[in-house]
Amino acid sequence: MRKALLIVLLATYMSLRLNAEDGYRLWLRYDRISNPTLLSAYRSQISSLSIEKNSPTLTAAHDELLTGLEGLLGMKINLHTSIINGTLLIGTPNQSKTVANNVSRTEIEKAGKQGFVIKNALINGKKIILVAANTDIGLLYGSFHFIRLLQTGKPISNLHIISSPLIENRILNHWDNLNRTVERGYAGSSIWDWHRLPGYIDQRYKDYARANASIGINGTVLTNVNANALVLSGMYLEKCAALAATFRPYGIRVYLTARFSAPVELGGLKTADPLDEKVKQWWKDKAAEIYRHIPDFGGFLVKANSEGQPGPQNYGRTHADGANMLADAVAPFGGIVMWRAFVYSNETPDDRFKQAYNEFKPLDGLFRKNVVLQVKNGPIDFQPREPFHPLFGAMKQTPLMMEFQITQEYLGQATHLVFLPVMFKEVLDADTYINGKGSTVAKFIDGSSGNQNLSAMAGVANIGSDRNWTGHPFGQANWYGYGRLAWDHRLSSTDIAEEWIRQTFTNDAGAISTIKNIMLRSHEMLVNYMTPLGLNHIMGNGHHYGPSPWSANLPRADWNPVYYHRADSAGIGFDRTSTGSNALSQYAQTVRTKWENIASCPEEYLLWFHHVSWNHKMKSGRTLWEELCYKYNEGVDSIQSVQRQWKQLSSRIDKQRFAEVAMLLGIQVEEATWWRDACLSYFQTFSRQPIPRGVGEPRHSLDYYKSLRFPYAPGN
Ligand code: BDP
Repeated sequence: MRKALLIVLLATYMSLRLNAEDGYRLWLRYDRISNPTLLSAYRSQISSLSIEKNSPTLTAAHDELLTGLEGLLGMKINLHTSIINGTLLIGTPNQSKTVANNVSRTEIEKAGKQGFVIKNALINGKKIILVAANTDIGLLYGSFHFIRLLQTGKPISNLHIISSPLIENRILNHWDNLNRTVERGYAGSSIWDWHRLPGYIDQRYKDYARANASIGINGTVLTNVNANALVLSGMYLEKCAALAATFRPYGIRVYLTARFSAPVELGGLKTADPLDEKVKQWWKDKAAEIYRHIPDFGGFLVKANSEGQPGPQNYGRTHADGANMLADAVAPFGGIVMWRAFVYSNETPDDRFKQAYNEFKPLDGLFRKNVVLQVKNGPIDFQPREPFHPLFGAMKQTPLMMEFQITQEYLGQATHLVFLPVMFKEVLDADTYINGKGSTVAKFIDGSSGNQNLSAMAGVANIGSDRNWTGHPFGQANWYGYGRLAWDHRLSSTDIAEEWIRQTFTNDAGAISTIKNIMLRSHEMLVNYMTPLGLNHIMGNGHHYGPSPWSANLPRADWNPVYYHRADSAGIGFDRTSTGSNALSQYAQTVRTKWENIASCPEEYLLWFHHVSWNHKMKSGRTLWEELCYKYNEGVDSIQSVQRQWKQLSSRIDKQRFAEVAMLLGIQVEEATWWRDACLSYFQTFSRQPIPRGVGEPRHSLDYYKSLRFPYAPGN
């Protein structure tokens, strides 16, 4: 009797657990395929797995395939070395004669060091599927891709896939502090449990590595760019080494942020001058020590002379002097230095937009071979929409890498649904015209447009200790999409969204089309209700939460919203043409001419480059003031329509995530309305024109919006 009760309880618990989709599994959900036709088709084509487990990476591939296939197909997968009908064979040409004989030299060459080939083959009348690569890591990537084919319901009877990454180093940047706070993190505390490392290896570290490997991410910077020298101490290096060992089978290298003043703080030296012999030696010794702990250490990421961080300029040296000194220290071990170009100074009277270019362009050609400049996508700071950074294409002899922000510091943090790959693509596909038409930003990053020997992309992570990793369930799509684009920036946002939805939520066609529609529109919606027509940096001071276009009291002019929008009785926007700061002169002539002319400047960038009269006629026929009101309102309307669309999904996806997203959309609608009302009430004090009919009237007074305070907003 008691036994029966126990069984019932256990069964109920199991079924509750199955229904409870808390998001922990990310896109690596391996529940049995629910479409019976598809399931039986797959079952007839896959029956056994052949893979040698002779390296930690191949063991990882083996484990993932076994769990993935058995879960998705709901059947036992046999392990065989002999070929039978339905064998899934994983191997390099060296490991397997069958691979060597059935994958051509051109195919395997195209796969390169990290890529893979997936194809069908007929061996002595037996139908098999091959996942081939030149390296074990290529096999792991291929295995994940094969699992993805099943998760997304793709046919597998006529496969001929060759895939290799266009960018060599695909990196996450964690802005995680040693006390487990995360700068600009909105998903709980840092996943690195420094205190319990190295003895305690959280299961999360492995699942983190699996998730990253599944999308091809192969590097992680563990610590904040606003760096703490302590991470370079022996005690912390041991902790880093434990993480590195957990990630290694998954092809993920560890990098650290280097605080420029570490020789003083840790080493007790009197100076951190990069030309000082003792300082150089300190870094060389430190590098050697790091490599003793972590033999495949990737290198350093450095924020120097930026927002108060120490750097070579403290000693009258240049960024090149600083970067080269560190580069020399890691070069003997194959390490690289990612030197950030995010520098601007309040003391420089020039437009902040121009400062990074002015600082780095003259240093072109002066950097060591293992230095890459890490440049944010736009010239200011991860705004909802920015024109591409003028440094892309401008440095002929220095490799540049892209820095995107996956965490949504300025894009609604963890309460707004916004699918960032749309924005990432906008930047990657932007044409710099540096070498004529077609010189896209992406071509400078992947090296196809020059002779750069190092290619890399970084994404500032949105990962934290929240059960679902990213706070907002849709934040996962931005981590996923970033990785997929770092692997192949030619993928479309539509395809990435669809893949992610199928793996994360459902293969139901109706639900996919609704969710995809929401995701693809989400970025434009957010731009409309936050910063339409080229407005930027008008968020709350410090925490960057919510609207605060009126703020003017921070000590630095270039930290204040009024610096960026420049609204007055004549109009609004920052004149960056030759009559203004002339920042446009940093772009190629074709781009400059187009953007300098108010008639040809795309309206989405208008206020980035022009101070425009309130009565200026827009393409729609409305005045600028009316258009601004209209755009804000359109943003609010569209997010309300998303809320209605989401409601239709109630029976089509799991309860828990449905409810979570529904609640978050409620917050998003509230906050979008707040943005519209606060911004329009404020800008109206300059335009002195009525809010047009059809646009919602602000619900509160301007003073009310100005009085709001958020002392404990996260991430600050
Ligand atoms: C800004 C963030 C700040 C970062 C800085 C950076 O507000 O927290 O430290 O960028 O990228 O966006 O260095």
